[in-house]
Amino acid sequence: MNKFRYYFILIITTLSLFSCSKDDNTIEEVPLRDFGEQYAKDNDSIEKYLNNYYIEEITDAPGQPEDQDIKMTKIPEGGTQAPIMSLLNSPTFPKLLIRSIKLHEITYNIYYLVLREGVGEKPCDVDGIFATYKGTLLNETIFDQSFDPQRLWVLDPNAGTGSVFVEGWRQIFPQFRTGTYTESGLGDGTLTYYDFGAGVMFLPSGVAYYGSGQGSIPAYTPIVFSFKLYELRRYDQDNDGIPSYLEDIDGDGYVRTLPGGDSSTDDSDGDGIPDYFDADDDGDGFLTRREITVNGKLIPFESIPDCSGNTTNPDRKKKYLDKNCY
Ligand SMILES: [Ca+2]
Ligand SMILES: [Ca+2]
Ligand SMILES: [Ca+2]
Ligand SMILES: [Ca+2]
Repeated sequence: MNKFRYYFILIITTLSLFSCSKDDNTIEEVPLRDFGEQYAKDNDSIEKYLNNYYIEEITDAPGQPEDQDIKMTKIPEGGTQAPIMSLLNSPTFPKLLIRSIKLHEITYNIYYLVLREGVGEKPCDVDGIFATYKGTLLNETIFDQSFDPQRLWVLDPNAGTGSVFVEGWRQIFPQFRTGTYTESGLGDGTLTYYDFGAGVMFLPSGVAYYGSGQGSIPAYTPIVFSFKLYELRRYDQDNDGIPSYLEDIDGDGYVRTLPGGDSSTDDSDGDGIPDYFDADDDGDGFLTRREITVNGKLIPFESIPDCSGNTTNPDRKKKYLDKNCY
């Protein structure tokens, strides 16, 4: 998912969606498969995996790169190991959970394993994350991995170069927290990480590469990412002075509207543009940035007043969200 791969995906997508007719050189569109039918297939494959594999080992090595590495292994014939599916909604870790979303006019139930939640902050679905991962197919083939904890991935699909392509990442990472780290003292930028969030996501192709495939991933193939979330970077997508994660009004960690899915619940003026992408959040004709600027300086988020000037009532309606006030 570096920039080269990003362009590669675009090229592959273009190639796989269109094929040239030899006779007249017109471009003939090959329609994508029906999302609902493909999801049903993918979900069967994923559930089969979860019923046939167990967790052989989770590495417990605080401060080491291999901390929270997971080894998932097929249950041998007659084996009595507990399948991963048996961890569904387990009260203890590791636990298998399901995130349900509406996208492409259908409901996706995305399975993910929480090995550890992490102790820091949660990214929202358009933030940047510093994470490592290993990507595999359900047949255990590794198709990609990244080991650098200081590499930035931007979940926002509209961030251009560096944007994460896989929708599943946007859906699952906000369920995890970052950890803590210490510097080595060598002054070489080496960091040692502790207590970060770690998990595994099992993605139907509709929230991964779908009909385009990628590299060694065939088109229409479910994929698995085991991952560790070390740090995050906040963004202000609409540059209105309020970081996007603070425009998450209902606090669920998600601010976007999904194509063919539910509208964002964070659209203060109801104009169809979610707050994180709306530079005039209350639709009163005055830019949010202007409403929260005094003497050329932005008011810190915690201190933005309501219309009466109150800055302490935790239930107050901040002025940039009050269309009767500017
Ligand atoms: Ca903003
Ligand atoms: Ca809006
Ligand atoms: Ca906004
Ligand atoms: Ca406004």
